[in-house]
Amino acid sequence: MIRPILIHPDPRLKKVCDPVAEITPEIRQLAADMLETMYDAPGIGLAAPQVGVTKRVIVMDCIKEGDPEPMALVNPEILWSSEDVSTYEEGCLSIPEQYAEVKRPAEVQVRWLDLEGQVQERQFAGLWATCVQHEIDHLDGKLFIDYLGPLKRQMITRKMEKLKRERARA
Ligand code: K2U
Ligand code: ZN
Repeated sequence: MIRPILIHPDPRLKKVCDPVAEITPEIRQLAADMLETMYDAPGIGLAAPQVGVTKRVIVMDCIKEGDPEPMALVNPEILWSSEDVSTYEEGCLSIPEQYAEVKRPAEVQVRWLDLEGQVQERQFAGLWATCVQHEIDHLDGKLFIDYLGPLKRQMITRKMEKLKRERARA
């Protein structure tokens, strides 16, 4: 089912999430709901804390040459990051309509547990490297605006507080 996406500022978006001890039917349902929620947004990535679940689960859709490839990564870890960095104008489903340039390593090697409980390892580059780092940051309570200067971050936070007030009145 589609779950509501938390909007910054929200304490649950700043928490360091707990590792998943075991791949249970609940974890599989969470990943399915996260993918449904991500496609509905629409987005290309989503982290569990964004739907209020402080567990180390992220989903991404690494669209390769057209056919979608939905991925669920449990307890993802970055094993290696390239020296080279790439800059991308990032957004976030928890910080709607706000975009800013963020520099991140251009390639990362990631290890995770898939929904069958198998250990997977893959090197990501391009937009997928940006996306997987953005999502893993969410699991550590880090948002892309934390890479910005204090003034720009404060301006965006004030806009989100205003948006939440308006949504509460609607
Ligand atoms: O985690 C999220 O909030 C979803 C993010 C993932 C993302 C952020 C920056 C760069 C890549 C991925 C996005 O809102 S998904 C929306 C989107 C779609 C296409 C390209 C970039 C961002
Ligand atoms: Zn985000």
